[in-house]
Amino acid sequence: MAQRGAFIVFEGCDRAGKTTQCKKLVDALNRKNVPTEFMNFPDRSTAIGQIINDYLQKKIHLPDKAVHLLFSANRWELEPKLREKLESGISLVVDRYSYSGVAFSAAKKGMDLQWCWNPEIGLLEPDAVFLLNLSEEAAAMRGGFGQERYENLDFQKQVKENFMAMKSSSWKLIDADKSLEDLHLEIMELFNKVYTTSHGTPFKRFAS
Ligand code: Z5A
Repeated sequence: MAQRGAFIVFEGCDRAGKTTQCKKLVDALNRKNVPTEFMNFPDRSTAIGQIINDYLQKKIHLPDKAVHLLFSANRWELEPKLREKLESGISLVVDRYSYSGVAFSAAKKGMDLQWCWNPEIGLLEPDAVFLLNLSEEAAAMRGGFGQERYENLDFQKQVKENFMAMKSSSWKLIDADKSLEDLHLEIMELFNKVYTTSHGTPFKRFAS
């Protein structure tokens, strides 16, 4: 049986550069013959993902708790696919995961962090989380917010605080104000360390 792939998650606030860096990492690893694939959450292509998409684009309204469970269900519906790919030796670079689910929902009034975490229990735990930390000044230089839900400064500040509250020893805090290339080099180095230590180890799952 192949040794399992590494499971890396990128997290961070709006416009931190997660998608850009995920894709650069996947391309670089495949060029080095490390089989790697990109995935992202929410995955808007599934039936559940389409409802989430309508919600984010403000086409429909949903109660906070209901939409939180849909984001989580979107991860659960893709859990078998994630596991199969990792088991077959493919490394996964995933743009947002459970931590975004909790950080964004718990930034809303009346939403408790532990309540938000509960539906994530049992999902695969990543080997490392790369948290891209973008300063307000750098964010302003990357252009204005888009039209989707959550894209405003006060909300994003609360989200950032929630990410910091969840940070553990497997998280790498990365200064996202750097240039694309400098960031990429730092991320490649971090990935190599995680890959070496995670290869061949059993999967971990989120506990309470
Ligand atoms: N959400 C949730 O509520 N619950 C959940 O469970 C999950 C998510 C999983 C949609 O996410 C929303 O869903 C999101 C969280 C919530 N709401 N917000 N905000 P999404 O993944 O579909 O969309 P996004 O995460 O908001 O994308 P993003 O944050 O806006 O983008 P990013 O991936 O971090 O950045 P980027 O697209 O790579 O780059 C943004 C721009 O900056 C682009 O023009 C780049 O060319 C530029 N860029 C990137 N890096 C650099 C550097 N280093 N220097 C200069 N310019 C750069």
